[in-house]
Amino acid sequence: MTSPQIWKTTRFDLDLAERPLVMGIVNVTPDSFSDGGRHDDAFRAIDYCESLLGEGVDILDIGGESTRPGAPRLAPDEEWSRLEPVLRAALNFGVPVSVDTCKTEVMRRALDLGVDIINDVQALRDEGAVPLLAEHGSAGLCLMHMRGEPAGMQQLTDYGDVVAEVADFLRDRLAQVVAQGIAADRVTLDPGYGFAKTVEQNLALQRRQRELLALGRPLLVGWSRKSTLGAVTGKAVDDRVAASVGAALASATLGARVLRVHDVAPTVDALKVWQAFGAPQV
Ligand code: HH2
Repeated sequence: MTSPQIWKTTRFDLDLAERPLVMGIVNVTPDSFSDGGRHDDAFRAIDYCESLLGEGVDILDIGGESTRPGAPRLAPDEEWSRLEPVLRAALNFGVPVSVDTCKTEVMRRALDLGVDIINDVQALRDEGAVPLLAEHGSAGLCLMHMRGEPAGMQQLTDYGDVVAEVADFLRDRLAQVVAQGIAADRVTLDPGYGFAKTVEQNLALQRRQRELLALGRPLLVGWSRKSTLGAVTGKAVDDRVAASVGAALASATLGARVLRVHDVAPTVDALKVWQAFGAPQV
């Protein structure tokens, strides 16, 4: 089943038909699992956003709190103090700006600034998040599957059929947010690679991605540098660029329409070749 190809966001109606979009990761954090500490002050993060523009990024995804297994939770004020100057600058760069946060208070402030997309690894489960997004009326949204909190999530991998359970979760979440007033064309769905899942479960989700496409909304995927790619290749986190590009392209071939990546330039090149080959889809 082909999923709809327009993703409505605050300032942009994103066309996912021609090719998958590249969402570049900007972690303004000291402790993210792969780029922690590389651009954890506002000046470096803003420079980094500009360099991603030069590499052809389609969407900037800016985060102020790590979600790696075991990461500590920040107070909303602390998360916001990391994000605010970077978001303010990024909103002038002419591309959609996404904020990667689970907290209603941070979402509220980001929406007040005018961000285009809320990317929530907890699928708007914080109190007040769904009404906030419904009331805002136009921001795009990514609903991701995970279980529990980053601190203990890798103990929560007991599934019957992981693909069926993730699909059920995303289907229910989509229905709930739509019932509370969020238009479905604002929503993308994400299986949450690496979040409360074993290597085998992540791979099963990718192999059976078609079952997630049947939910009827575009899929956003975040394979970049994740430990499953380390398990497959035997490579350390800083040496997973080729694995990440391979994963992104394979996922695109299986129908993913937004690719969340650290390594923008090689992903953009790889997608150009993929498109030149006729955007093969299976
Ligand atoms: N993965 C991470 C963070 N946010 N959002 C979505 N929608 N999908 C993902 O797979 C996803 C995400 C984890 O990666 P990263 O941001 O690089 O690390 P950290 O959470 O340690 O900052």
